Amino acid sequence: MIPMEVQTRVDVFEQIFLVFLGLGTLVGVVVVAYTLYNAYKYRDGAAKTADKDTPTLGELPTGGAGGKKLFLSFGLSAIIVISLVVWTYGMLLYVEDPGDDIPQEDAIEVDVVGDGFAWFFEYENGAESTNTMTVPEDTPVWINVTGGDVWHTFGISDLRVKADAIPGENDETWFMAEEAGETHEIECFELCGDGHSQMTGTVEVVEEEEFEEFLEEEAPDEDENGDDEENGADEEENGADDEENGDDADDENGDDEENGDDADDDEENGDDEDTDEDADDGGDV
Ligand SMILES: [Cu+2]
Repeated sequence: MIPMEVQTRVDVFEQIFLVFLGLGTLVGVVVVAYTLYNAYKYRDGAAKTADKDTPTLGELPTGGAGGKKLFLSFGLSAIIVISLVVWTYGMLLYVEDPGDDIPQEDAIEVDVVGDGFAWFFEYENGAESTNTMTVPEDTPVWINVTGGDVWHTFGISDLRVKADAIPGENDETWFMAEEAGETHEIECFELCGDGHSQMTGTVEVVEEEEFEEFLEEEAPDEDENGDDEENGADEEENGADDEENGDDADDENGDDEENGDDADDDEENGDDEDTDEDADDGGDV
């Protein structure tokens, strides 16, 4: 089980969204409030005050207080914007590669291929599925995405996943689904042809034991695997045979040396050929 402090992609993007929404709202409220305050303060018909900041018709604004207001406003904006950029960039680096911040030893890997308007999944033990991707809850899932025919893009909006599926290239990314029983829609995010809009699938989130069962059930020809072990033993025997064969090969090579002598004979034959050619040439002449 993953401790609660692990941030999923969904958490990260939600945080970025909330911070931008919060700061945007704050800045908006300050700007609109200050505008309204000044509109009221300098409204027409109000009693004229001796305020030296009061603009008069035709006068260019100086920024007031010797430029201090201007400096303060630019300075604050710069601090806010630069902090936002740095923080957001850091968050996105985490999304790209969380490294040790998520427990990699529990992670699973799935190969994803987008091809001919369907999604094909292959798990670590060779189990395969089409259009339905089964994943364990609370577990980092690393996906290795490629395309079979044309450019597709593997996308799961709910989980903030988007990875190019391009023939000959691999795009790696990760996600985490938090609760068993959830399903998430898979879509193709790249206009890829006639079947583009039907190129959908489902992520099914299951409990860890259920996922293990799924892997076992879908494992490629389980009975044959049993046989394979026996075959393995056969191979060892074959290995022994090979050694014997090796000896034979040496013996034969010994013969080859003799054959080498024969080759010399061939050279003599070669001479014969030359002779034949000469004879032919003679014929032509
Ligand atoms: Cu597609």
